[in-house]
Amino acid sequence: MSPVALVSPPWKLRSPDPGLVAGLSRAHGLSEVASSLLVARGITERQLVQDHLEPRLSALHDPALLPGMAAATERIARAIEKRETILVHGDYDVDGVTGTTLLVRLFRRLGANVAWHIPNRFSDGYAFGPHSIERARATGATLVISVDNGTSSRETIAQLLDLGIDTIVTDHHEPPRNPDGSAAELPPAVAIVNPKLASSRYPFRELCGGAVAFKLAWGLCQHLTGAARVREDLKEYLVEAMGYVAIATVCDVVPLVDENRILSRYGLRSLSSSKCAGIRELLAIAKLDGRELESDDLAFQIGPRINASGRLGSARTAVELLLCDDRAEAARLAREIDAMNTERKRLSALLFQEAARAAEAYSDAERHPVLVLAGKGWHQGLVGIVAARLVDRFGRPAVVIGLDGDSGRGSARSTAGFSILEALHGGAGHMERYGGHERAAGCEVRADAIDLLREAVCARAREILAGEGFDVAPTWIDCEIPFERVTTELMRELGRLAPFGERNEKPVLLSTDLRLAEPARTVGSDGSHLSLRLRRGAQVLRAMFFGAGARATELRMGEPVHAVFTPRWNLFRGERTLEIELLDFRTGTRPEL
Ligand SMILES: [Mn+2]
Repeated sequence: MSPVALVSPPWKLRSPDPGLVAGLSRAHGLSEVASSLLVARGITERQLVQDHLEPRLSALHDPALLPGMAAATERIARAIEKRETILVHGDYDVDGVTGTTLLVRLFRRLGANVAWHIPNRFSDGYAFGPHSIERARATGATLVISVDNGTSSRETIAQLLDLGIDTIVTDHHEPPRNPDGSAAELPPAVAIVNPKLASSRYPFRELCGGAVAFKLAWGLCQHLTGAARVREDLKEYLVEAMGYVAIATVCDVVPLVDENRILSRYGLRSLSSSKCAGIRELLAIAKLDGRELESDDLAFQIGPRINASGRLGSARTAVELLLCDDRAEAARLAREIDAMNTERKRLSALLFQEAARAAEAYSDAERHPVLVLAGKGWHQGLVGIVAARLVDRFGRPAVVIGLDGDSGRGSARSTAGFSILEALHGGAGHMERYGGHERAAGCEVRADAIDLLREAVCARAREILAGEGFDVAPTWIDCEIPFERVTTELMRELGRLAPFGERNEKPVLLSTDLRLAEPARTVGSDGSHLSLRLRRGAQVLRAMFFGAGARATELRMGEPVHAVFTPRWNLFRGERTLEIELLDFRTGTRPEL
């Protein structure tokens, strides 16, 4: 493998207005660290701070404010009454899987005739298509409800309508546009429940697909109760369903602000105490049972397991698990999913090695600013994960294409501040299809067009870069703090700012002039992680640096270490101890900031 060094990005210290920080500390009884974090995230207005520290369920927006809600709930209520078959049509990622599950669970509870469908990413492709029509006919459905897709599926929904099958769309994707940028015609659905529609008056746009499905479920519960306050048994369902919404919200990487913060905070609690056998077995196999859950547990443990089945085969297994109320069957499905996740990890590690070797042919970054790599048999469900890891390794955008015979499907990821979609436009003529956004995109390409695609994309990227290199995103430090002030009390206070994620990032702290309390060790099966004990004065904390095993040689006993980190709890046999997770370090003289 090529000896590419891990680039340590420049450090930048945020400098929130000291007056604002002091004011917040006084008004809310917070430490300087907590107040600095709030100011840095733009949360300074009294009510906003209050809502951030104590999110209330009563602050959730009324589902009735979403476009199409009344028409959707009336149609569903009629379907239930007339004993029609309802087909819940999801998508194969975490967002679609959890959203589908929560709707199916409600319909079953209401005694409705319900079937569900998740497309197979290999044989059916993304979103609506001929498979949707087939499945609707096979189940005898007269009402299809989409989850996490459908806003752009005008053709298929029109065909369903011709067959006498109604569709309700629940989605969070941008509505379709014509080539000239004007709004394109929407599908002929009974209702399109999507906060991003131009006609939407909903106060918050950033819901994930699972959350929109939840809003529909809630709206239906209101409709069936005949009041805005839903009846007790349905309320119980909604609290439980919030657990699925938390998974979707964290894993779909929507901003954890406004409603998403409330939904994920309460949803995390609801998951820890879930009575659903599927959830309990999933938590158990991920060794997360019997403890308070954090957003990271969903992002790094639960999400990848749910996604694994969709990546390697069909996401049906994940839905079956989440719908399962039988302990033994749920345990079996959880083991199956866990095995798929282990296999997913093994295959992506192999594919990463193979792709990194292939990248050696393009080591001249000026000539090949974008890595365009393709291989026969490269797993099309894993190319996205591998592209992201290549970007980290090489500091260049990457397009990774899995070839199956003559046809290939690829996934692209970008570096900070560079639009991979712009670069792909340069190769438009060499792809069958492509699309996406600045940071991530997908494409379909024929095997014999790959060399031309590489040249065209690199040529366009060279134009965009105009001789400049890629920006290295700096590490933004929230606050410098003496190491001895990193305490369990601080940790408890920071817990009030959780859950952390998109737009409510984890605290990033800097402590300088530390020393190793014992020689650096590498840990993990392949020595890829770094485990340290860092000390200053009487304070000694364990420090983990994931993926940085190779940096062990930079550290020597007795030499100053300056650490950028986030504090965290380490849980071991029910014992909770404070440790830090390193994000970067420097040795020697204190770095200038
Ligand atoms: Mn989604």
